Amino acid sequence: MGKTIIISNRLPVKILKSAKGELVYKPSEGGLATGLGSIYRKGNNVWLGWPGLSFKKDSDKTEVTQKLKSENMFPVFLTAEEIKLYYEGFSNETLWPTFHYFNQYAIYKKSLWEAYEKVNKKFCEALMEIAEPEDTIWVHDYQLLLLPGLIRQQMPNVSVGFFLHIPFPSYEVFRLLPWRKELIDGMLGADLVGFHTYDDMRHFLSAVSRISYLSNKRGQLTKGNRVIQVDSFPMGIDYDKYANSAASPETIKREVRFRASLGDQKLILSIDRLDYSKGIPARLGIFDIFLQNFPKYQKRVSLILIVVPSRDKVEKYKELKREVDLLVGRINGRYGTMNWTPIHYFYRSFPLEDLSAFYRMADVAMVTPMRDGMNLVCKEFVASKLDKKGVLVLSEMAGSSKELSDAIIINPNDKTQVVDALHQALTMPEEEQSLHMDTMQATLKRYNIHHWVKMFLDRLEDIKERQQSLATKRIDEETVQIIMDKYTKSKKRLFFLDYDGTLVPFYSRPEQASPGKELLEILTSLTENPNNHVVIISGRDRKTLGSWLGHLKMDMICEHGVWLRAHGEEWETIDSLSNEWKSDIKPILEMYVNKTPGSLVEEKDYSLAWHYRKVDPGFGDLRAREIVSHLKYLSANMNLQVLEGDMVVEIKNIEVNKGKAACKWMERYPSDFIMALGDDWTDEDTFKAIPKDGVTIKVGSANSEAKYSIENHTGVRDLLGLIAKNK
Ligand code: GDG
Repeated sequence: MGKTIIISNRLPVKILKSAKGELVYKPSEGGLATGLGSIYRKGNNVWLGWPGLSFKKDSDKTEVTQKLKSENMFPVFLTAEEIKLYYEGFSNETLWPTFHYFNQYAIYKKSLWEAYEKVNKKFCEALMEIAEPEDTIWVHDYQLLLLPGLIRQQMPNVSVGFFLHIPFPSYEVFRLLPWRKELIDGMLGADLVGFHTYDDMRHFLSAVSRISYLSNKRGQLTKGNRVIQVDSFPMGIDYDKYANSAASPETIKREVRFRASLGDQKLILSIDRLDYSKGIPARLGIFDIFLQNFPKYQKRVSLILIVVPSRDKVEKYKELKREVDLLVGRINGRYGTMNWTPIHYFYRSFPLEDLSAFYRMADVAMVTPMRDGMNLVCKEFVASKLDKKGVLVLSEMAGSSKELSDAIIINPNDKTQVVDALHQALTMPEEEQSLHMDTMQATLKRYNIHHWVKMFLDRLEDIKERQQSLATKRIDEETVQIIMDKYTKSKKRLFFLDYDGTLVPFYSRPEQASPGKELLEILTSLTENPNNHVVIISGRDRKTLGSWLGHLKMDMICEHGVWLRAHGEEWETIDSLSNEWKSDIKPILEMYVNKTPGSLVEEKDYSLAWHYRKVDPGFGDLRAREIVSHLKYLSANMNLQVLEGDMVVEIKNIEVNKGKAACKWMERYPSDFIMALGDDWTDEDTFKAIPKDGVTIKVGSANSEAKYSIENHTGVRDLLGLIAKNK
């Protein structure tokens, strides 16, 4: 069992230099640090990241490294220049605005990108000093999108998880980035890619399909010979920590003190890092309109506005700070009186006890970001409400709105709606408040930070096990030897070879997949051996396959078993097959072709196929699902079967399948060596039909009944070429 390595831009520690020049270490209290605390502090597990200061002196670096080592941390030292270009630059001025749909703020500069690449490599180098093949590596967030890919190059089999804490934008926004392909490839270095919400996950999958042309099945992608899982893991908070802190005597003492100076008025709470994604100016605008529309609340309600300094060297943040200062001044100047301040504004951070006191005191929390990956403040507010009194007004643009549906959910751009929501919150009966709090607290207690960590790591372990079980099936030199031994000892051999995806790659038009010179040579030498009986078993029509391969000494099973021909004989078909259904189904498929540019209908003797390889990716999948449910409904009483292949939906007579056809052939040609190769799920029927001592090989990486797997059609050709060389 290896160790677990957590990697994030920042280590969960703050290092400060005292006036005397000594280094002072303060542990970070962030949610992530708490959640992962139980992981990285155990055994020889470790957290790797930037310690938060740039050190020039080697003696300082040695001291920091040694001190952090005793806390299971490992530093990556970054220079002031690297911080400026990689962190403040590419991470916060290119990725952050793009991922939060503020793409008009994003800057695209090659020098920033190069620094980002360089620092990601630096993280990878630091990791290589401590990582071992059996370790589990968990990379966090947008500053390190390239890291999973870099790790994969160095350690092809190590277990890597990646979690993005901010939103993943729609493809239409993501595509604006000049480095979109590199970023996607970097993330796909992970075995498990996690997001806060389902929406982030589907945006990512859509970007992957459009940029890297990889389609997914229930969030599972296959890249080369590696299976990658994409899923959502909504991050929770350390519920007990906030509930206990709210109950602590120190918090209550502070609440009493704050209350004494604020008097008996209603309180609205707003807490965020300084960031344009958090919608602070819009929130102030709402408060202004509220005081105007509901004048009776003047002198009876105050807004406590806590803005935690953040990224204050980035220009957009400096501008935002000026805007917030101005708006607060304007509102306080306009409505304030000698003994009432509408907004109590703090531009600093507070210790946990103060924060808990604010959460306890607030009648309403306004969490109205324009866009937020998750947002933990709203969850902490709910956990701190021990008496279940209080109302949460929550933006639908925050990931947390998906879980906290008992909050008053608003669109932060709809001012009228938010003003009304604020009024509704301030007038909500206590009984109703308790009801909503109760539901939200139950959710947050259950899906807490420990649950999140466990879900992610368990899932990563699952996917690794799955990859390993697929890898053990993967044909290697040893298995090739076993197959060759069986082959050379046998006298009568039967081969079932699927065509598309097995002997040739996929093409956008089915008629482009004719066999080239190389394939014809391999098949010729395989079929010329009098002990070999080779059968092409395919979903294709007999005319095409006949014209491409008919001159070879091989049998053919076409259209999934509708048409069969032994070499030198006439085509035969299954008696009593009806074709009448085609006149009902074909117009429907044609209608879908009209509605779906790039798609086409292929008519075979006893089946119809709707191909969508050339259709815009997401759109094609959507239409395929529509067609499948439409056809399943129609074909229920028609003795038909609807098959979903690789970029094709096929409808055919239910009595026909490759397995039945293969059985017929095995009866006709008893053999002491049977081998079957195929790539899609119609080939599973063949695999099931082959006796246990046969050799069944799945092309690709999905789960299969087959005994072995092989990477792609090139691997198949190599293997058949090798076999054909033996007598
Ligand atoms: C990113 C994503 C996602 C705030 N003021 C004080 C203080 N805080 C603490 C809060 C909370 C944390 O900071 C803020 O977390 P958020 O989730 O609200 O926002 P981001 O910092 O933008 O975090 C976000 C998160 O990552 C996790 O994945 O939810 O969407 O943007 O814990 O309590 N803590 C103290 N004093 C303060 O004054 N002690």
